[in-house]
Amino acid sequence: MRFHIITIFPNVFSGFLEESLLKKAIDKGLVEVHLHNLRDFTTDKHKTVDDRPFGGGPGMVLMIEPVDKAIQAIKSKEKGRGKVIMLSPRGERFNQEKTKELTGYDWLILLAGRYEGFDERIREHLVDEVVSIGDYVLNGGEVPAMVIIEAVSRLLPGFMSTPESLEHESFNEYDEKGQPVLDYPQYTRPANYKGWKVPEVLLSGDHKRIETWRRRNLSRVEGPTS
Ligand code: 6GU
Repeated sequence: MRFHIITIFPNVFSGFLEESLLKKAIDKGLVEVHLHNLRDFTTDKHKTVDDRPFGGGPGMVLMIEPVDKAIQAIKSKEKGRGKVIMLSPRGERFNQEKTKELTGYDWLILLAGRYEGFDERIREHLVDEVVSIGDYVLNGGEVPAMVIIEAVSRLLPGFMSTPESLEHESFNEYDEKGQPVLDYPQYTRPANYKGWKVPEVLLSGDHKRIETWRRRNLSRVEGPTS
């Protein structure tokens, strides 16, 4: 999977790409992340990427021309199945279903904006879809781009050292009411820390009782009750 990020803050991604499982996936060639600085696609001396909104009002708007040039430059070198995604709080909510769908592409362009917004013609003519990661406003699409890279990459075959852990994980299963079935709570040593004890059943070695306890304690975000 090749991720192309269009951003004016490429440095924001450095720590994220250089640690842990994502770094391993990049080293293995399973994932590629290409950072494209939007300012490299400007034509003026000041490398301007934003301008004042027509009709007036506060803030600045991301201009269409550098975005168009960046997208066309990336597309001209790409092959296979791909998609252009604009990151905006006005987009469709990102979730595990969407994550799975995106694993089916060879490449993705993630357009991370800043400022008050994008020139609307970018959405109308240049992107395939608009995605939001939740109902709150961030300064830009860089963190959402990292969210999408991480969520999609970890589903790619070969990313996880123990792929079994993907099978029963939260949001992979839904109950009869369509609610996501979450993980059961987990504990590790010590069995007693400052008097805070691990549920006795988990220490019992009785796999039937353990399984029953785990089933009863699914979907509890705040932890077990018994
Ligand atoms: Cl994708 N962008 C911004 N700027 N804010 C957001 C978002 C995206 N998703 C939630 N809030």
